[in-house]
Amino acid sequence: MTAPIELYTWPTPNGFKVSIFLEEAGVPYTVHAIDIGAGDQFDPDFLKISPNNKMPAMVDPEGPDGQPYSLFESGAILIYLAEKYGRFWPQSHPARHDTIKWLMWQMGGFGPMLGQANHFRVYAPEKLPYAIDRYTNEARRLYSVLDRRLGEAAYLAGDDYSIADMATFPWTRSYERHELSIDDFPNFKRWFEEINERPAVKRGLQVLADRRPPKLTDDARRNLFGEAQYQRR
Ligand SMILES: N[C@@H](CCC(=O)N[C@@H](CS)C(=O)NCC(=O)O)C(=O)O
Repeated sequence: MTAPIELYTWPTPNGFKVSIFLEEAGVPYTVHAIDIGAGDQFDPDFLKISPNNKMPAMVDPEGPDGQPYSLFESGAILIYLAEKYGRFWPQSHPARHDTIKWLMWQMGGFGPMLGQANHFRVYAPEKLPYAIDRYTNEARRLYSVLDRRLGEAAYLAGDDYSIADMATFPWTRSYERHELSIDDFPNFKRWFEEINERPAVKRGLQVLADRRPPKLTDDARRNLFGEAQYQRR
């Protein structure tokens, strides 16, 4: 019997990318909660598999050489799983390279910029107009890029749903936080509504969903954005 994938996660957009893939591909997996508000990301055992103290991370007990193999960085995890299971990862050009392009766009741009927009709009103790404008404008620009792409193709990589869509979709669930109206982005709206209805996506979004605290406590703030980041290593 195949040993389940060990998924280390928390209910955030980056975590949902991986649970969505595992649900879509029907891969057995075990969930380990990494409560980033409680500081679990600094646990020495977790740092062995995720040296950047961030979730998601995973261990494949049966790696390519038969030995356990661990990974961090959600994009790397998606590529590894897509290769291993041969799913959502087109084989031929141009779809294959388009998948890589749009996955990199999500990892290097869409995710980080939206993350900063969330940070300065929602979490920062001071409301800094320059930072709020900078990242809110960047979020709007990136949604326009996404909308244009989805006006020329059904999915980010072309005709087929791929890991590029799985990486991007969870981040788009909070578009209202960025003062965006979905009706201004009709191609994005079509794609969003379709993916949001996929049964495997719904299941992936349920992973640890009941563990997310409604409010950021002072301890959580310290673990996520404060001195814990620099002193606990
Ligand atoms: N580029 C990373 C980003 C992961 C990331 O930022 N994870 C956040 C939550 S979404 C985290 O673990 N934060 C805890 C911390 O920074 O200590 C990926 O895509 O996996």
